[in-house]
Amino acid sequence: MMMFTLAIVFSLALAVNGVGFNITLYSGLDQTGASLLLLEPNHDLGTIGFEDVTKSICGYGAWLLYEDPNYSDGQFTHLLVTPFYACENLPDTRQDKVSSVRFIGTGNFYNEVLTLYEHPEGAGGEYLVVRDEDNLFNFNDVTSTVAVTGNSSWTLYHDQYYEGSSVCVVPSNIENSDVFFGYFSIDDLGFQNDQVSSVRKGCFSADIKYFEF
Ligand SMILES: *[C@@H]1O[C@H](CO)[C@@H](O)[C@H](O)[C@H]1NC(C)=O
Ligand SMILES: *[C@@H]1O[C@H](CO)[C@@H](O)[C@H](O)[C@H]1NC(C)=O
Ligand SMILES: *[C@@H]1O[C@H](CO)[C@@H](O)[C@H](O)[C@H]1NC(C)=O
Ligand SMILES: [Ca+2]
Repeated sequence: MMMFTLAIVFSLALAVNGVGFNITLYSGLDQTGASLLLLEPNHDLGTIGFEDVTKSICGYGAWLLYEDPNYSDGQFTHLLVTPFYACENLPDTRQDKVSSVRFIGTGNFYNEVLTLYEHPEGAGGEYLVVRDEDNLFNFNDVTSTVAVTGNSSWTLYHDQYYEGSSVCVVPSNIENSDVFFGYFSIDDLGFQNDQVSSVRKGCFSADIKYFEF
């Protein structure tokens, strides 16, 4: 009986906190017109008739909206990062163009995750890192963008086994919240493109880069 009660209290707490990310796309400005709620990534909005129609959005979490299907490297990637449910109109140049959408990390701000992306602006393949990895294997020398969720810094190395030059990326606290977030282009980190070969959780480099909103 005790266990049963605890289980109910726990699931209620999760529901109230609403820790999972969500985003709603609207075909009109100011959240009007047709709408589509997403709780998971969608690599091709065309398959559900919502390609190239989004003008405004509302959501919670950290989301990337792409001009092209398959999270590929188009004209833009639109970033929505908010620790509270918030709405906005997309800039004129991004309206009626969104074709794929995915969240950053695990879809939970409180998980300490480093997300590596294959292309600039969070495009292409992704690789989620949750602990030290002395060899990125399939993701060796491909990273062009990195994102951080959770209150942990991460150190990136040019070479495997934590060797070669390195940089530490530090997420920032989002004002008036307990949420931490970071998003960096590899160029801004002083790394050449496609060079990251190992990563460690924590800050082990003299070269420290803080995320600024
Ligand atoms: C989206 O998440 C926010 C914040 O947790 C929550 O208030 C809102 O009800 C959620 N919306 C949907 C449609 O799940
Ligand atoms: C997306 O990727 C899949 C798998 O590689 C491919 O079959 C599909 O044609 C791609 N879709 C578009 C619209 O490029
Ligand atoms: C974030 O991490 C730093 C460094 O470990 C720690 O000092 C700080 O208390 C943490 N903040 C929160 C809100 O957990
Ligand atoms: Ca498009």
